[in-house]
Amino acid sequence: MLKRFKESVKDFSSDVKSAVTEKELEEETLNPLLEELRLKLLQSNVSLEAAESIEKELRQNLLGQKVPRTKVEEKVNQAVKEVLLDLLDDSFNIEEELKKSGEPPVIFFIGFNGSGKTTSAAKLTHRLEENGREVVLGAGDTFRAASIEQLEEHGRNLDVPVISHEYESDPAAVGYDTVEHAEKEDKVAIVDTAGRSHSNTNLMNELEKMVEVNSPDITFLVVDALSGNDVLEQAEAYEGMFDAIIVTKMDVDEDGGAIISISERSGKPVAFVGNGQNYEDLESFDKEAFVEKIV
Ligand SMILES: Nc1nc2c(ncn2[C@@H]2O[C@H](COP(=O)(O)OP(=O)(O)OP(=O)(O)O)[C@@H](O)[C@H]2O)c(=O)[nH]1
Ligand SMILES: [Mg+2]
Repeated sequence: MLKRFKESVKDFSSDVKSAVTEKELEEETLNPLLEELRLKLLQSNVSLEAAESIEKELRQNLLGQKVPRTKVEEKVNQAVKEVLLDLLDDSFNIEEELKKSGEPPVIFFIGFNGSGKTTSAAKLTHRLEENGREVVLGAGDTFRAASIEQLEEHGRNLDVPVISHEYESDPAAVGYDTVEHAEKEDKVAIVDTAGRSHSNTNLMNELEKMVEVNSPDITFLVVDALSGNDVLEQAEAYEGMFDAIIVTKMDVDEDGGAIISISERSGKPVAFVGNGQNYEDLESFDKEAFVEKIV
């Protein structure tokens, strides 16, 4: 009799205690937190699609979990980090990719107008040269005025040869000569290409021809962090044509929304981020550091 009484008191007190100190996360608690998070993500230029996918994942992870009352926000933050780490991919390693490449390795830079292709190609050239690889640059943008001179200037600064033809000439032929040079001299061929969007059918066809003729081992899609939601259009325009992403101008836009959106849409790794106009300003993407910074 007494024993049973004792037990029921014990049960009650632990119930009360858990009601006081622990909280089972239910819709009521979670909804406002998730709502707030979604707003923050959208404000950071994360696409609606990516924000909703993150929210859905979080709801699944958190609903019904028992959490000490004072730790609800901490728990939610932790879950946000986990979801983002899951979504982002920083597994691209340039040295390993070069080892896996054919000889000579051929690297393409593609993307919309002004996204930072030429600058990023020069930055990667600098990085590879620093690491003891020799590079030859190919002026595969024969379309935009002054594009060849721009690459040649990088070539002079970096003390790297630049293979170029006339403006309006076939960029696949430039690529061919660049690869041939690289093969003879045991270099890495880095080929710049003209900026284009998918409405430029001619330029898109031209790029497809370049890919066919030059069969790049690594193709970087270069996107500009400032283009926010437009990165989705870019991922779509080049779907199936790129291996990894470079997100430029992170020094100007630290929201990181573009990185999250394009990772969610493309499922491809972010290889590098550009964070300045100098040759050194190309960082390997580190998702842990990125998530720590934004959450
Ligand atoms: N602040 C900053 N500026 C950058 C970065 N990357 C590129 N830029 C600048 O962005 C502008 C465009 O860069 P480009 O490399 O010419 O871009 P692109 O994609 O080759 O351009 P098109 O050939 O015209 O399509 C230049 O003024 C660069 O200096 C970056 O990481 N940070
Ligand atoms: Mg360019």
